[in-house]
Amino acid sequence: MKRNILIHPDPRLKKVCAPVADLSDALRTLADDMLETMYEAPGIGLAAPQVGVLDRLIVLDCIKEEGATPRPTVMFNPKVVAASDETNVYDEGCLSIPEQYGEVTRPAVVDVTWIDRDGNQQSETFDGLWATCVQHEIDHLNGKLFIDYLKPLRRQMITRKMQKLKREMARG
Ligand code: GNR
Ligand code: NI
Repeated sequence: MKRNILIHPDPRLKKVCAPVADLSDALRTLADDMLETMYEAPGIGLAAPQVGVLDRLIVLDCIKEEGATPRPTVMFNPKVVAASDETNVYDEGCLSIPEQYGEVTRPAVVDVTWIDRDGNQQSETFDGLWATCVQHEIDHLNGKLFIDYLKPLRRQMITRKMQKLKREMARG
Protein backbone atom coordinates (compact mmCIF):
# COMPACT_ATOMS: atom_id res chain seq x y z
CA MET A 1 0.00 0.00 0.00
CA LYS A 2 1.25 3.42 -0.99
CA ARG A 3 1.70 5.91 1.88
CA ASN A 4 1.55 9.71 1.96
CA ILE A 5 4.88 11.54 1.89
CA LEU A 6 5.15 14.45 4.35
CA ILE A 7 6.23 17.79 2.88
CA HIS A 8 8.69 20.10 4.65
CA PRO A 9 8.19 21.97 6.96
CA ASP A 10 6.74 19.34 9.30
CA PRO A 11 7.81 18.78 12.93
CA ARG A 12 8.04 15.01 12.30
CA LEU A 13 10.84 15.59 9.76
CA LYS A 14 12.95 17.24 12.51
CA LYS A 15 12.83 14.42 15.08
CA VAL A 16 15.57 11.96 15.97
CA CYS A 17 14.06 8.53 15.24
CA ALA A 18 14.12 5.59 17.65
CA PRO A 19 16.15 2.40 17.03
CA VAL A 20 14.08 -0.64 16.07
CA ALA A 21 14.26 -3.25 18.84
CA ASP A 22 12.51 -6.24 17.26
CA LEU A 23 11.37 -6.85 13.71
CA SER A 24 7.61 -7.38 13.46
CA ASP A 25 5.12 -8.02 10.67
CA ALA A 26 4.04 -4.39 11.03
CA LEU A 27 7.61 -3.17 10.43
CA ARG A 28 8.07 -5.49 7.41
CA THR A 29 4.75 -4.23 5.98
CA LEU A 30 5.91 -0.65 6.57
CA ALA A 31 9.19 -1.39 4.72
CA ASP A 32 7.27 -2.91 1.78
CA ASP A 33 4.91 0.10 1.71
CA MET A 34 7.89 2.45 1.73
CA LEU A 35 9.47 0.65 -1.25
CA GLU A 36 6.18 0.86 -3.16
CA THR A 37 5.87 4.58 -2.27
CA MET A 38 9.49 5.23 -3.30
CA TYR A 39 9.22 3.46 -6.68
CA GLU A 40 5.89 5.16 -7.42
CA ALA A 41 7.19 8.67 -6.57
CA PRO A 42 9.68 7.91 -8.23
CA GLY A 43 12.68 8.23 -5.93
CA ILE A 44 15.91 6.39 -5.10
CA GLY A 45 15.42 6.35 -1.33
CA LEU A 46 12.87 6.96 1.43
CA ALA A 47 13.12 7.23 5.22
CA ALA A 48 10.34 6.23 7.66
CA PRO A 49 9.87 9.77 9.08
CA GLN A 50 8.92 10.89 5.54
CA VAL A 51 5.79 8.73 5.92
CA GLY A 52 5.28 9.89 9.51
CA VAL A 53 6.85 6.93 11.33
CA LEU A 54 9.65 7.89 13.72
CA ASP A 55 11.57 4.58 13.56
CA ARG A 56 15.11 4.03 12.24
CA LEU A 57 14.15 2.45 8.92
CA ILE A 58 15.18 3.45 5.39
CA VAL A 59 14.70 1.90 1.96
CA LEU A 60 16.71 2.59 -1.17
CA ASP A 61 17.35 1.45 -4.72
CA CYS A 62 19.80 3.60 -6.64
CA ILE A 63 19.67 1.53 -9.84
CA LYS A 64 18.13 3.97 -12.30
CA GLU A 65 19.04 2.48 -15.70
CA GLU A 66 16.02 1.22 -17.58
CA GLY A 67 16.09 -2.55 -17.96
CA ALA A 68 18.63 -3.07 -15.16
CA THR A 69 17.75 -5.47 -12.34
CA PRO A 70 16.26 -3.51 -9.41
CA ARG A 71 17.88 -3.78 -6.01
CA PRO A 72 15.24 -2.99 -3.37
CA THR A 73 17.18 -2.52 -0.13
CA VAL A 74 15.66 -2.32 3.37
CA MET A 75 17.80 -1.12 6.27
CA PHE A 76 16.77 -1.14 9.93
CA ASN A 77 19.07 0.79 12.31
CA PRO A 78 21.53 1.78 9.53
CA LYS A 79 24.81 3.24 10.71
CA VAL A 80 27.81 4.79 8.94
CA VAL A 81 30.77 3.12 10.65
CA ALA A 82 33.51 4.60 8.43
CA ALA A 83 33.68 7.42 5.90
CA SER A 84 36.34 8.39 3.34
CA ASP A 85 38.26 11.68 3.48
CA GLU A 86 37.53 11.97 -0.23
CA THR A 87 34.26 13.81 -0.84
CA ASN A 88 31.66 14.03 -3.59
CA VAL A 89 29.34 16.89 -4.50
CA TYR A 90 25.87 15.94 -5.67
CA ASP A 91 22.91 18.10 -6.67
CA GLU A 92 20.48 16.56 -4.17
CA GLY A 93 16.73 16.55 -4.09
CA CYS A 94 14.20 15.17 -1.59
CA LEU A 95 10.70 13.78 -1.96
CA SER A 96 9.72 15.89 1.08
CA ILE A 97 10.99 19.05 -0.70
CA PRO A 98 9.61 18.57 -4.23
CA GLU A 99 11.33 20.22 -7.19
CA GLN A 100 14.05 21.92 -5.11
CA TYR A 101 17.72 21.01 -5.50
CA GLY A 102 21.03 21.98 -3.96
CA GLU A 103 24.64 20.89 -3.98
CA VAL A 104 25.70 18.89 -0.92
CA THR A 105 29.26 17.72 -0.17
CA ARG A 106 29.53 14.33 1.56
CA PRO A 107 32.12 11.56 2.01
CA ALA A 108 32.49 9.72 -1.31
CA VAL A 109 32.72 6.22 0.22
CA VAL A 110 31.03 4.93 3.40
CA ASP A 111 30.92 1.64 5.27
CA VAL A 112 27.38 1.02 6.52
CA THR A 113 25.99 -1.61 8.91
CA TRP A 114 22.28 -2.45 9.24
CA ILE A 115 19.72 -5.14 9.94
CA ASP A 116 18.00 -6.42 6.81
CA ARG A 117 14.36 -7.39 6.20
CA ASP A 118 15.05 -10.94 7.47
CA GLY A 119 16.64 -9.71 10.69
CA ASN A 120 20.21 -10.48 9.59
CA GLN A 121 23.07 -8.10 10.37
CA GLN A 122 24.61 -6.73 7.17
CA SER A 123 27.56 -4.53 6.28
CA GLU A 124 28.67 -3.10 2.96
CA THR A 125 30.82 -0.38 1.41
CA PHE A 126 28.94 2.11 -0.77
CA ASP A 127 30.25 4.64 -3.29
CA GLY A 128 28.79 6.85 -6.00
CA LEU A 129 25.05 7.54 -5.86
CA TRP A 130 24.51 4.76 -3.28
CA ALA A 131 26.88 6.52 -0.84
CA THR A 132 25.14 9.87 -1.34
CA CYS A 133 21.67 8.37 -0.99
CA VAL A 134 22.33 6.25 2.10
CA GLN A 135 23.81 9.28 3.89
CA HIS A 136 20.82 11.43 2.84
CA GLU A 137 18.44 8.77 4.24
CA ILE A 138 20.34 8.32 7.53
CA ASP A 139 20.27 12.11 7.93
CA HIS A 140 16.44 11.91 7.80
CA LEU A 141 16.57 9.53 10.81
CA ASN A 142 18.42 12.26 12.71
CA GLY A 143 15.95 15.00 11.75
CA LYS A 144 18.29 16.45 9.15
CA LEU A 145 17.36 17.52 5.60
CA PHE A 146 19.69 18.26 2.68
CA ILE A 147 18.69 21.95 2.84
CA ASP A 148 20.35 22.12 6.28
CA TYR A 149 23.68 22.00 4.37
CA LEU A 150 22.76 24.99 2.17
CA LYS A 151 23.34 28.67 2.93
CA PRO A 152 20.67 30.04 5.33
CA LEU A 153 19.14 32.37 2.72
CA ARG A 154 18.72 29.58 0.17
CA ARG A 155 17.28 27.32 2.88
CA GLN A 156 14.80 30.02 3.91
CA MET A 157 13.74 30.59 0.30
CA ILE A 158 13.06 26.88 -0.19
CA THR A 159 11.16 26.63 3.11
CA ARG A 160 8.92 29.55 2.12
CA LYS A 161 8.22 27.94 -1.27
CA MET A 162 7.23 24.73 0.53
CA GLN A 163 4.93 26.60 2.93
CA LYS A 164 3.20 28.15 -0.09
CA LEU A 165 2.98 24.74 -1.83
CA LYS A 166 1.40 23.21 1.28
CA ARG A 167 -1.16 26.03 1.52
CA GLU A 168 -2.07 25.47 -2.11
CA MET A 169 -2.28 21.69 -1.61
CA ALA A 170 -4.59 22.22 1.41
CA ARG A 171 -6.89 24.44 -0.65
CA GLY A 172 -7.06 21.65 -3.25
O1 GNR B 1 14.81 10.43 -4.88
C1 GNR B 1 15.73 11.01 -4.33
N1 GNR B 1 16.80 11.42 -5.06
C2 GNR B 1 17.97 11.89 -4.49
C3 GNR B 1 18.88 12.54 -5.31
C4 GNR B 1 20.08 12.99 -4.80
C5 GNR B 1 20.38 12.78 -3.48
C6 GNR B 1 19.49 12.15 -2.65
C7 GNR B 1 18.30 11.70 -3.15
S1 GNR B 1 17.19 10.87 -2.10
C8 GNR B 1 15.67 11.29 -2.88
C9 GNR B 1 14.52 10.60 -2.19
C10 GNR B 1 14.40 11.12 -0.78
O2 GNR B 1 13.98 12.21 -0.49
N2 GNR B 1 14.85 10.35 0.17
O3 GNR B 1 14.82 10.76 1.44
NI1 NI C 1 14.91 12.93 1.38
